[in-house]
Amino acid sequence: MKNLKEKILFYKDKVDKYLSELFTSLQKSDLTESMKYSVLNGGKRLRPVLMLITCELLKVDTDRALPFACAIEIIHSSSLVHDDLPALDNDDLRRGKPSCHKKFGEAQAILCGDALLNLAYEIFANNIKCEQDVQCFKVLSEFSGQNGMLGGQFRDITCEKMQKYSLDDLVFIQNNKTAKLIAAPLCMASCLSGGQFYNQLLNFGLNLGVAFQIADDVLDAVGDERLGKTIGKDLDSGKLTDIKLYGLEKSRQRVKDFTQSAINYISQERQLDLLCEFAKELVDRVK
Ligand code: GRG
Repeated sequence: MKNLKEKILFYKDKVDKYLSELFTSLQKSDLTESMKYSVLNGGKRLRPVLMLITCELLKVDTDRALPFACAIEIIHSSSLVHDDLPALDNDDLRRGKPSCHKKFGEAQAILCGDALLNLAYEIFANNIKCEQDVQCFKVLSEFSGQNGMLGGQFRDITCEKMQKYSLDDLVFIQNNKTAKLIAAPLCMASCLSGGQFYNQLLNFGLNLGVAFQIADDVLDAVGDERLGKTIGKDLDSGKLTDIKLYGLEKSRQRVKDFTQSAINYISQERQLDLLCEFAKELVDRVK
């Protein structure tokens, strides 16, 4: 019987192996080199690990879920490649290394992000076997699209451009840009189980995702190198962040509050206890 830390390492290892084999199997080219560089570069693998742990708790075969879990990580990585581009966040560093456009040039980074997105959908096309898999695919495409991560990112750049900083905008950005892709793996695991605890897992994921984004804002503001990107950039750039509206101390407290709200959605279900533990581990990022 493994404890949480052992389970995280166990599933992270499975994800890393799957991704490494996948990129080795692609036909070698300059484009696939940049795709490989952008995925196999030391990410925490939070989203796929969250999906696989949830699958285990819901008694879903984790080998069946593994390709879908890796597809989330590939979409996440594609969003980071595009996010770092000069037209968006303009960041030279990602996961502690030169960002994709710094290493390969801007035009290639645009195509690399696109190709990664396509690859994620190809994984689904090659592995969908039943209606539950189709539901799982729908969640990922919806939560990462215009009603999810992309929509959130669009509001983010619009607010920055217009210097518009309202609470409504902040809530929209936190929920869509970041929280939808943290809720996705939980909801995808639920779909594979035939829909068990779907609403509880959705609300747990959204609240945890908001806590995670605020923690990210705090780490950016206090200059923590664990972020692996340029420190203090969000605060300097006129971006709408939690710190801008609430200040550092209140934002630290809000990380705890959102984590507790997340836990409240699932704390009645003994079967999901390990996810409460997972949520507490994640808040430790900003202690
Ligand atoms: C190409 C699909 C696609 C989308 C482009 C640019 C964009 C739209 C979305 C950006 C979304 C974004 C950067 C959200 C921030 C979320 C966040 C806190 C990321 C950091 O996640 P971690 O800490 O990173 O899990 P690692 O490196 O560990 O994977």
